[in-house]
Amino acid sequence: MARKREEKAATDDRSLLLTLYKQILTVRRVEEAAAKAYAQGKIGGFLHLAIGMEAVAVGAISALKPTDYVVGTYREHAHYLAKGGSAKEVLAELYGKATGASKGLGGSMHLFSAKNRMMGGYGIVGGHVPLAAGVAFGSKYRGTDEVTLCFFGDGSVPQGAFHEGISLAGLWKLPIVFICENNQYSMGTPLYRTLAVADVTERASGYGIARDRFEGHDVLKVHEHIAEAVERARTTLEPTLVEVITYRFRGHSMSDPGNYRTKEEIEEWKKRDPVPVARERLKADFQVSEDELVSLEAHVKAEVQEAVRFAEESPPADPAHLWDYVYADPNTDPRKM
Ligand SMILES: Cc1ncc(C[n+]2csc(CCOP(=O)(O)OP(=O)(O)O)c2C)c(N)n1
Ligand SMILES: [Mg+2]
Repeated sequence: MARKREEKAATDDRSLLLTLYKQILTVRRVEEAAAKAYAQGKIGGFLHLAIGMEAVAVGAISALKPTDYVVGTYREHAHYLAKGGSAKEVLAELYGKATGASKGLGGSMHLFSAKNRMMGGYGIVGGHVPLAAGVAFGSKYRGTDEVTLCFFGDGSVPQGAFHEGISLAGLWKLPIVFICENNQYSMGTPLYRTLAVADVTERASGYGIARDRFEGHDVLKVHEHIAEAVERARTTLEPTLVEVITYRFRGHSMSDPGNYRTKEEIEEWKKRDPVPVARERLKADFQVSEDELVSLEAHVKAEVQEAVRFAEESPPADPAHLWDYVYADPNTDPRKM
């Protein structure tokens, strides 16, 4: 009996890791395609890539139900995709096309899907933390079992809004998990110049909430840690402050060559690149064959190429809609949009 349970768990983990590998690879290929299109002048505005950090968003969001919510920052392509969004919607949005996630009106920093409960990317550092607490408050108020995941960078931690949001979540016992994607830099500023206490999760005790801290390059490990925090939020309404240590391989945005970091530092982190880490685990721990991986990878490549074609051929955003969606219509339930 125990052996059967173990075998089932191993099969479940194998198929979960295959799914997650496909997702992190899709995110990687979408962002590489975005970088290329940006360099060709086909994408304007800001573009912040999370290449190197994919396992955090993908692993965490895989622990959610479709009815749960996600709130992210401006570095949110991975979150949007992991929450059920398509490569076509992301790339079309980056290209400013009417078929994009936010009808081409938002761009890279504002991917939004009411249907998938991806409540957006936000450009004001830390400003979205109270908004996420508000989403979780709504879930509790309506008596649902929904959980909110709020993602933010290490640069949010010294911001006032971060403390206000987390304080209310602790006080009101809101079903929320706060996830600090600690990539060790806020733009060009290293963490030691912004935080007197480097362990972000020490703040949790000041607000009476649970805490967890770990390295985030193994997507399955991220899934397991966040699943525990999500379960706690769902069943006991206790929020958790999670810090996931990660690293972005590129600069802060497309205009940042990232010269404040040494080549050696970047190379060291590349040894923990989440894409090959997942690939190796699939082979070593779950006996997935090279053929199966190659065919999955070809499938992802073709899907992203098709998404690029879709973005290039879609019509541009219609200026007639410029002022739409700025204010909420009080007569419209956003959950039915
Ligand atoms: C309130 C506010 N101050 C400053 C900025 C300018 N800014 C944009 S991104 C950024 C760095 C944030 O770093 P972090 O939170 O660690 O996220 P990361 O970019 O590393 O993902 C800053 C200072 C801003 N957008 N909002
Ligand atoms: Mg950072």
